[in-house]
Amino acid sequence: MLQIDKNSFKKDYKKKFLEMHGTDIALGSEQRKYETLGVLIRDYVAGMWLDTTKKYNINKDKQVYYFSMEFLLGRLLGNTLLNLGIREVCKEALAELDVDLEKLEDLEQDQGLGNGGLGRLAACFLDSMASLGIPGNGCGIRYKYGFFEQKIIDGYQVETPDNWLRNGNVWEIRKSDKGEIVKFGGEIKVEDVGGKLVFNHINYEPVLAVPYDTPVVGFENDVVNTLRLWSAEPVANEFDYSSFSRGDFLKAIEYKNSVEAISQVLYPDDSFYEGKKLRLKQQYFFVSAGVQSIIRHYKANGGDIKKIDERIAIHINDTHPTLVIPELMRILLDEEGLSWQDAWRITKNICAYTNHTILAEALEKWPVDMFRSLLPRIFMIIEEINERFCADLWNKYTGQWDKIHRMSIIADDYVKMAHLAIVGSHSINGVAKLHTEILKKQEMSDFYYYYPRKFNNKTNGITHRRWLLKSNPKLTELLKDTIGPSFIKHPIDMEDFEAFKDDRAVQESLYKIKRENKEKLADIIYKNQGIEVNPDSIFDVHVKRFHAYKRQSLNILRIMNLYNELLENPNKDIVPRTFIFAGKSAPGYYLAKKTIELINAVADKVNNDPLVKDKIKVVFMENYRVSLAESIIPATDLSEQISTTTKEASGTSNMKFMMNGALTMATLDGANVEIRDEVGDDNIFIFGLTEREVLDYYKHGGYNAWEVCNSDLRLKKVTNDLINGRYSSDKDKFRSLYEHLLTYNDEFFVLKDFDSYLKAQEKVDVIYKNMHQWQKMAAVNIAHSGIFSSDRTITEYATGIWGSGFLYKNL
Ligand code: 26Q
Repeated sequence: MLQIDKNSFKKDYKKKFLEMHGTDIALGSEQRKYETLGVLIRDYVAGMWLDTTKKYNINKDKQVYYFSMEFLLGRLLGNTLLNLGIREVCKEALAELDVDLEKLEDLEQDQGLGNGGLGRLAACFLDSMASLGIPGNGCGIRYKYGFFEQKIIDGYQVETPDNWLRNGNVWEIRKSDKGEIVKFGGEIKVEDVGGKLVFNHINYEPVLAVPYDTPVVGFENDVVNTLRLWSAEPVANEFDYSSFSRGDFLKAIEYKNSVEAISQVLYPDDSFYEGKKLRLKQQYFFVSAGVQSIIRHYKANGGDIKKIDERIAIHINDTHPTLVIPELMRILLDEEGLSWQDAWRITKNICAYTNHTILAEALEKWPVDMFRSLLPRIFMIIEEINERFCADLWNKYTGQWDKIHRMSIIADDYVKMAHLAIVGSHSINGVAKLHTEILKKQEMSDFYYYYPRKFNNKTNGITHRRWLLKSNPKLTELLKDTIGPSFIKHPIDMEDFEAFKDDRAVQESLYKIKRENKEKLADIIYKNQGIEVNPDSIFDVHVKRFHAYKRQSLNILRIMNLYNELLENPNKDIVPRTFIFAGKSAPGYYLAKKTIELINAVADKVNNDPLVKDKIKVVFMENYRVSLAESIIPATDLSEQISTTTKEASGTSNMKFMMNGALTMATLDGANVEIRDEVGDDNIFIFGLTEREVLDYYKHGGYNAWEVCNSDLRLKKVTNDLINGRYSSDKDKFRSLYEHLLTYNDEFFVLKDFDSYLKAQEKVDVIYKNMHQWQKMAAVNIAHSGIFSSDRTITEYATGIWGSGFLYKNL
C-alpha cells in the first residue's frame, strides 16, 4: 500500500506546486492547487500502475477488455485518494498548508462521457475490477465534448456543450506511440494468391486513433488498471502532404474535419436509436483501434494467436461495440491467416454481450447500403457469418422461413446488431432477473430456444466505495461503529447491520445523519436554485433521465393532485414534503422536454402559493450528473422508482438510494423486484400493475385511458389542469401531454397506476410520522444493500463469463 505521512506529503505538494507554477501556494489560484494535487497523485500512482502492468504480463493473466461507448466516471480526485487510502492524510496535510481538500475536489469537472445508467455501470465495473484485482481494462472513446450541460431557462431545458477538457485533464496520459490506423470506405480487391483468397483494402480513408490512458486505482490493494479512450486524428502524411502540398487545401481541411468529427461529441440519446452514419463511424473507430491494440500487445508478449482466447476476454456493453466480432474475425483471417473455423471459434470464446434494454425502438440496426460503403470488408465478413448462421438455422428449422427471416443478422436491408452480438458471443446476459426472463421468454425467445445455454443473468450493481464510503462518510462511520469495518472489503457483511434495526440509539443516529445530509443538500438547492426547503420535510426524490417509461409524469400528476387537495382542504394533515426532480432529456425528445417544463411550471406555482408553502415545495435541480447525484442520494428519504413494469431493464440508482438509507417507492420492475425480495414487503412501498397485467395489455389490448380518467374525479381534475391554463397562461402549452395520456391511450399506463400510487404515498406519510419505524426500515434497507455492490456483480461476470483469474488480494 502507498505509505505516505503528513509531512512528506506536505513537502511533495509544496515542491510540485513550485515546479508547476513557479510560485508559492498562497499566491496560487484554487484551480492551480487542484491541478497540482492531481498531478502529484498521478505521480504517486505511476509506479503502481507500471508494476501492475508488469505483473499481469509476467503472470500471463487473462485480460478482460470492457468495450463501451460510454464511461460516466464523474470526478476522480476524491475516489482515487480514497482508494489509495491516503485521503485523510492528504486532507490534514493540505489543511496545514491552508488548502481545503473538499474545495479542490469540488473544482473538478465531472468526466461525463455517458448518458446515464449504462455509462455509470461501466464506471462502477472498472472500480470493482481494480478493487478485486481482476486484470480489467476499459476501452472507449475520448469525446472532446461529453454529455451536454443542461440549463433551465424560463422552465425549458436548454443544452450547452460540455467542454470538460477546458482546463485540461490531469488524469489522462496521451500515448502517441501507441496509435492505430482505422480504415473507412474504399473498396476490397479480392485476389487469388496460390489458391488462397487475399482481401486488399484500397482507396480507404485512414484515421489515426490515439489512445489516452487513465489509471483506475483499486481499493487499498496496489492494483492500477487502465481505461483507454481513443481520440481521432488525421493521419499526418495524408493531411500534410498528399492533399495539402498539392495545394488542395479544401480537400485537406475537409479530411481533417471529417476525422475529428469522429470523437467530437457523445450522442445524447439513450432510448431512441437513430441510424446516423457518424455514430456507426464512432463505433467502428474505437472497436477497431481497441482490438488492434489488444492483439498487438498480446503478440508483443509472445502470445500464440491460436490460443488468444485463453488470455483475452472482450465484453460488449450493449450492441454499440458489436463490431468487435467482425473486426476480430477480420484480423484473425486477413492478417493472421487463420481458417474460418479457427477464427470463429476463437471469436466466440472471446466475446460476451450484455443487453440493457427491451425497448424495441432502441435496438440498433444499420441500413445495408450505408454499412457496406463505410465498412466494406467488415460487411463481407458479416455476410459470411450470416450465411453460415442461416444454413445452421435451416438444418434445425427446415422450411420455417418466417423464423429464419426473423433471426437473420441481415434482413430487409438492415444489419441487426443484437443478432450479430448473440450469434458471435458465448454469453448473453440481461441486467436483472426480471429483465433476463423477459429477454428469454419474449424479446429474444427465438434465440433463447436456439442457444439456451448462452443466456444468463447478471444483476447490476454499484460501487459502494463511491456511493457509500465517499458520498456518505457519516453513515460509513456509523456502520463501522456498529458492525465493524469488514463490510468495506466485503459489502455483503452489511447484513450484520440488521441486528441493529431495533436499537433506538442507532435509529436516532440514522435520523441525525440523514438530517445533516439533508441540510447540506438544502444549502446546495438554495445556492443553485434559489429555493428554500425545509430539512424536516420528507425529501421525495425522482432523479434519472427523462423518458415516458420512467413516468416522471405520474409523479408530477400526483403532486398536482396533492396541491388541489391542499387548496380544497387547507387543514389536511400531511407531513411536509420536498419533491426533488433532476435529469436530462434527449434534446430531440419532445414529450420528455414538455414534462420538464410541466415540473417547472408546477414548481413555480406551488412554491409561490402562500397557502401551501409550508407544506410542499417542488424543486427541479439543473444539470443532473454524477457529482450532483453524490449530494442528492445521501439526503433522500424516499426514492422514486416508478417505471412501467417490464420497461426498466434494471435501474441502478434504486440500489444507490437503498444503500444510503432511503426507502423505495416502486413498481415491480427491473431490479426493484430483487430489492423487494431482499428487504421484504414491509420495508418497501410497492404499487402498480404487475408484469402479467402489463404484458396482457400489450398482447390483448383493453387499456382505455379515458375510462380510467372518467372514473376518478381526481384524475379528471389534474388532467384538465393540463389544458385549462392553470399552469400556464398559454392553455395549449401542455396539451401534448394531455393528448399523449388520453387521446393516444398512453402506452405506459400512467393513469392506470395513479390510484395505487396515491395509496402507497399515503402509507409513506403514516410511517414517516413514526421516526423509529421509518429508521428501522431504513436500517433494513442498508443492511440488505451489500448484495447490490458491483463487487458481487463483477465476481459473477469474472467467474461465470470471463473465466478471469483473481489476484485474491482482498478476498
Ligand atoms: C444507441 C444508438 C445511437 C445513439 C445512442 C444509443 C444509446 C446510447 C445509450 C442507446 C442506449 C444508451 C443507454 C442505455 C442505458 O443507459 N440503459 C440503462 O442501462 C442500465 C445499466 O444496465 C440499466 O440499469 C437501465 O435500466 C437501462 O435503462
